[in-house]
Amino acid sequence: MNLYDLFASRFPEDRTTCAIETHDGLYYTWNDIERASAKIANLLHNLDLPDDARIAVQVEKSAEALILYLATIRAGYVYLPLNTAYRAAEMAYFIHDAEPSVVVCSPQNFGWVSQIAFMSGTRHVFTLGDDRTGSLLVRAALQSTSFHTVDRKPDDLAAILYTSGTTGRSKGAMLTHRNLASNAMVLHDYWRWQPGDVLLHALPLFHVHGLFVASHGALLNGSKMIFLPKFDAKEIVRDLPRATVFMGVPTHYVRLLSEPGFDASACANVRLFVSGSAPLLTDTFDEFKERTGHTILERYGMSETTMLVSNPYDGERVAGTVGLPLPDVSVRVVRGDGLPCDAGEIGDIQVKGPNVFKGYWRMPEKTAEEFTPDGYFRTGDVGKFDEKGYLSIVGRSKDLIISGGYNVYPKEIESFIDEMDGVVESAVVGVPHPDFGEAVAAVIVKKPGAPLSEEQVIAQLKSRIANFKVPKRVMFVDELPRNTMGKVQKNVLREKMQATAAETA
Ligand code: MLC
Ligand code: AMP
Repeated sequence: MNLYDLFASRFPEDRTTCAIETHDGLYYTWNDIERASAKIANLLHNLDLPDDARIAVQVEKSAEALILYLATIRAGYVYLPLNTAYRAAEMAYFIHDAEPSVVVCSPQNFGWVSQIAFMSGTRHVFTLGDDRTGSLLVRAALQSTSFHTVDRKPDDLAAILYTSGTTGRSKGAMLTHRNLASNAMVLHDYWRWQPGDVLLHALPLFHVHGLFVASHGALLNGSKMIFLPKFDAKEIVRDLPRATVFMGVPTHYVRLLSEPGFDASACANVRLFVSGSAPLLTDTFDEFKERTGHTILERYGMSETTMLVSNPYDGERVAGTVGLPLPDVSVRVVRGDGLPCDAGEIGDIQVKGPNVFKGYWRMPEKTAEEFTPDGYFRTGDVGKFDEKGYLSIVGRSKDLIISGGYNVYPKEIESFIDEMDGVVESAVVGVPHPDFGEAVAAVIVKKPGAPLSEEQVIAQLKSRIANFKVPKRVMFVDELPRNTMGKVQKNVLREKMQATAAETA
């Protein structure tokens, strides 16, 4: 099997129809997808790479970026997408850890990315711009437009997605062809993809939501995607009337509701709005329904498991819940003693099924720790089922902030802050934010007399880590509150931060 074959078997009969329309008015047909992915697959194949070669990609969104993903799968290699916000220290870690045979980066980043890659032993570095420029396409242009898709076993790797670790550094979640194929098929049926569907795609292509959930649905349905390079509420309002399906993170819905031209007429053709990656506030759900007449379908997933729970397409979509376990996916909520919770009782969410990943890249002990003896994956999310079987996520046992759909691990940010001159120690917490849902905030204990300001902390961090991880606020305190065990009381800090924000508002 190969995931690409599954998609190709569902491409429309007439392959001259449009598969991807870009914001700058280009049309890619299904033939284009097939031929261009063949060219890139041939290029990769001719590099004589090992069978399990990782192809690490940090490029801006474009139709070619999606085609590169498909080409990698087609050639039987392992796709490793990286957030374009990552800076040198983050990239160095991923490349060093994953040891990719090929790195593809934006032309403007070639200098520093290629240096990191070559120093880590990567042999091939290509560039790919969002305007059809770069060495990847130049080299691929010389290749054949036909390629015999490489056969892979269901359990072979198709992708590695790095997810930051609560302790230590990021872990690479290994996803197989079976994981991705099974989830794509289940969601295709569950969300009733149908002839004539058009997906308005405004999500980034380097995470589960945009790369798998959204694109796979359209590919499997032979549906056109309207590709926007990034979310822009005005452009969404402009393009939505031509779409039937839209998927977004809660911030997208919050921003749409703030857009004056957004109303029921903009959504006249849409049959499905999906939200995920972060909690959707009931207020947003209600206001959206009132403004447009549409009930947002909220679902829940993660890099290690792709999608596991979803509100139903036909049945009741309940605000504040993420819905029911997907077909073939077994989800349970358990107490500290491992026994299943009753309805209404809060516990740890665990999952088992064909969607659950193979393990963390080169971390067998960590992988073993995250699975129960009977094979369930511990999600690190805390929740409860109601009497009707709907799951609500009420918290996380992992120390994680989700800001605008991006995960930020406080420990990672604290380690960068603690390295700064003049800092004794720090604690990073998530605080409510009207746009991003949660925002990163830092509380710092300075050395006596150290001339460190909020602006300096933010500026130093911006030069080192991805922008979305940089605290939006920094507060200085004399000491961090700790409990009797010596653990920093982050809830106290969150309250303090909110009280200060309210005072200064
Ligand atoms: C951008 N910024 C963010 C941010 N995104 N800060 C915190 N959190 C974020 N998510 C920074 C910018 O760098 C900028 O910093 C400032 O905030 C304002 O930026 P903006 O122009 O308003 O942001 P924009 O570029 O419009 O991006 C916002 C966004 C984007 C919501 C469109 O973050 C986004 O696409 N989020 C989706 C993430 C996603 O796909 N998640 C899926 C993960 S998969 P400065 O300093 O320059 O002012 C997953 C599994 C699952 O979780 O279940 O799906
Ligand atoms: P990631 O590691 O980026 O894949 O993020 C996965 C995490 O996002 C999950 O473990 C949840 O904590 C969170 N998440 C995803 N979807 C939802 C949702 N609908 N509601 C609340 N949290 C969500």
